[in-house]
Amino acid sequence: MSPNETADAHDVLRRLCVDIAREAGDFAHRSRVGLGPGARAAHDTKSSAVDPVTEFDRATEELVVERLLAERPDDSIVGEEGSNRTGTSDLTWHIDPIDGTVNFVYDLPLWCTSIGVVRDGRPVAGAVYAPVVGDMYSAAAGGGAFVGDAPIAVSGATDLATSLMATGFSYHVGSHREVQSARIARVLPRVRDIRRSGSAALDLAAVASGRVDGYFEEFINSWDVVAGVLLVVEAGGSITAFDGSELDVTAPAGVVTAAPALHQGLVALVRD
Ligand code: LIP
Repeated sequence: MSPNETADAHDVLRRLCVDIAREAGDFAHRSRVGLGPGARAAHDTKSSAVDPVTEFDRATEELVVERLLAERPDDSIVGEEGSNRTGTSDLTWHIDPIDGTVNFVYDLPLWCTSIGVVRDGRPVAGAVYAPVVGDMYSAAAGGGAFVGDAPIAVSGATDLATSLMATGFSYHVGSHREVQSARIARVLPRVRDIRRSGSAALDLAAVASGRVDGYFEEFINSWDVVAGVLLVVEAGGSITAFDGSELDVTAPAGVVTAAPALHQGLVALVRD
């Protein structure tokens, strides 16, 4: 394909991500509203006693998979709630039906539906939809990043000491959180402040739109980051694995991203 044909093909995938993320996110939002304000959503637990999964996580993922396979029956899928399949095409979809599940359970607004698609290990299209706050972020490889129809770009921050950072914490409250709390004790005195939204995808979208200057988090999964990483890249951000090496979005382990002038300093700061 020519570069223009490739860009067009990526934008077709972006629009599919947007359409399905909106339908799925609105379904989850209606479900949350139906529970009543502040009502605690019933949930099971997964990797630990503080890692929730609700019936709405599962139902929303089923909706996404059904819509995806109707349009892309030969593609592979990796879903947070287990709807994995191996297809025959060169595309793999990474789905987090409700990223920020704890916020969803507690009826806090910062959760989203994140859908990203990868070819040869690299994201080519993605959407992150936050229905409570009303933001639809999307990007196509080579086509830029947007919130709604408005182009977005990472911040121009250059000074780590006055930068606003975002991070998140593992559900494994033992060893992982000991490492993460020690890291926060190191980072917090050296930046303006730290925000913990509860959603990796929304943290990455905040970096891409300049709403925070950087984000770092370890022990995360592909479904948390595939769409958000593309947002950051297309918005001009720098992004690597935790040790500063090239990020493998299909097995991220950890992410460090920031406005270009801050990134190397942030990698050095968060490195244990
Ligand atoms: C969440 C991530 C977030 C992390 C949370 C949780 P989930 O994913 O998006 O960055 O800090 O602990 O893992 O479980 O809400 O889909």
